[in-house]
Amino acid sequence: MKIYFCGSIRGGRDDACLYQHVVKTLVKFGKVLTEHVGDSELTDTGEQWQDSAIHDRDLEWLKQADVVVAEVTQPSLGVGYELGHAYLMKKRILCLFRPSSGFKLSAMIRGAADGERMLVMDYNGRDDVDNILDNFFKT
Ligand code: 6K6
Repeated sequence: MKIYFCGSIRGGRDDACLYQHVVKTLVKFGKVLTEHVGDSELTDTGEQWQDSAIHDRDLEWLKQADVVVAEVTQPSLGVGYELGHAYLMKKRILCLFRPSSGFKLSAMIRGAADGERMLVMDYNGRDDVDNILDNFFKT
């Protein structure tokens, strides 16, 4: 099982520790192609690659992925772009959103959820996330 995890990078790293937790949990279910997104040390200057190389490499990984898991609380253009591609590639997608953040999730993400191929799940804390991931990978 190849898992593509999406989380904000240049959109803001406020939830980086949570991404790290999600990645640690996801590795129990398969190979996480984008473990670096959960690296709490990753900063805006931490990547030596050119943007075009990052873009092309990530889209290639996205093509290879069996499922896509995205933490979508912190708004990120990159995550939205990845989800748009994943949707058109007909990938199975799970989006995790934390309403207590005060953010309101884009209608283009929540509105794309069909309860089957694309799920949007609201959560409160890490225990919730763990349960949601368990259920998602069971089915
Ligand atoms: C590192 C630090 C700042 O910028 C970088 C560039 N490095 C990236 N490396 C790998 N994936 C990236 C990078 N920048 C964006 N992405 C992809 O877009 C990731 O898969 C994330 O899910 C998403 C984040 O997009 P932004 O718009 O928040 O950066």
